[in-house]
Amino acid sequence: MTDALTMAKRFAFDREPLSVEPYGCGHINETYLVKQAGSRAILQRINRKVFPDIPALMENVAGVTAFLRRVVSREGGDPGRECLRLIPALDGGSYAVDSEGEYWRVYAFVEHTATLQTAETPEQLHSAGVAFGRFQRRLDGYPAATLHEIIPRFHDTASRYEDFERAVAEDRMGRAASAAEEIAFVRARRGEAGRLVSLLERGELPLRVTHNDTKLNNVLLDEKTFAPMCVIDLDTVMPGLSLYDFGDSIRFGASTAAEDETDLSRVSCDLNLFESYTRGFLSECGALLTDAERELLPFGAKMMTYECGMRFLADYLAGDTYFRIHRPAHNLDRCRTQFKLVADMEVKTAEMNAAVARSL
Ligand code: ADP
Ligand code: GN1
Ligand code: MG
Repeated sequence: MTDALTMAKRFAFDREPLSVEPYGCGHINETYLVKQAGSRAILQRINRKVFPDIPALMENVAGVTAFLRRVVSREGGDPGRECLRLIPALDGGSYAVDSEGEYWRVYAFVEHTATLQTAETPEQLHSAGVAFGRFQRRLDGYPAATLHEIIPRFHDTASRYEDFERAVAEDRMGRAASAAEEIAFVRARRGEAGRLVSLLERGELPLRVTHNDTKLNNVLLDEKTFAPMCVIDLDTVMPGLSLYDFGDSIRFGASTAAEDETDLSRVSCDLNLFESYTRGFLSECGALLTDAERELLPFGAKMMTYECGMRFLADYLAGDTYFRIHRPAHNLDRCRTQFKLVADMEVKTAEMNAAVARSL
């Protein structure tokens, strides 16, 4: 495979790339830090199996980053720190393709920022809420019809349920018996899987331009103050529901433990963190949301957690072909934390509703 340094040299940097090293902890793309004399950048090899049409994906990213830059400037913000900037390839395109057909791209590094894997304080999660709420608000006028639907039915939980049942039926690795309890957990909640998509189809929830992968580590915060800075990982920006963005952030950020924690007694949905994120998110985009969206925020959190757990479990059953794993049964561990969170959210629904009401 073409090495990352060779690929870095195919982009239009001011200074020669000197070294590259693996960076970050995403499950899908391969990310590298490129160092030059006096500056650095982010180089990524985009996952071809997950994203079948990378030129379309890059068209979305280029469109969204250019749009955001204009909005940030209009609002008197700093586009250099508040939105991602693609560094073009030497041929002027937004990506470069290597001899094996792999796609690579480069972003300018947003300096003096931090990425968190877990929120250490409610203030940090509040900041993430502000960042993603702002992202939603700033993209409100984006011409949604020009966006490619990069992964169709990405957050269609009913369709994800069908994929999951297929993985159970095929049981390609002979693992279903070892995950009987988890499979039963998913099946017991089958009736709820289609609720959000039905509301969308009936016109009771509006389609918006959403990020769709709003993990805490997909936002850069100021390294000193933890003020919200820049939303990153724009591969899945597509038309979607506000509840997807809110819900996925809660799934990851309001959990008291890592996504792959094996000691489930440490995993719960922290109501303090939930309320902090909610306040931040709504302070930016609350005025945009309809009553139905506001009421469904806690349900959105539960559905995104349920859906993600189901995806981890389906991938475990299918032989770990989608999410990168770092140990055997990693995806089974991941699905267990998600289901622990779902069960905890079910117990805490009334408190979550009250927290939303207080945050409006
Ligand atoms: P993945 O798809 O693998 O999750 P991301 O785009 O989220 O890739 O990048 C992985 C990590 O790299 C992020 O969590 C963040 O720490 C860092 N990162 C990505 N883009 C930038 C950037 N422009 N400036 C600074 N850090 C970045
Ligand atoms: C993947 O790329 P990354 O790590 O930010 C996944 C998300 C999941 C998440 C679970 C394109 O996100 O949908 O919620 O893992 N991205 C894609 O951690 O499938
Ligand atoms: Mg990421």
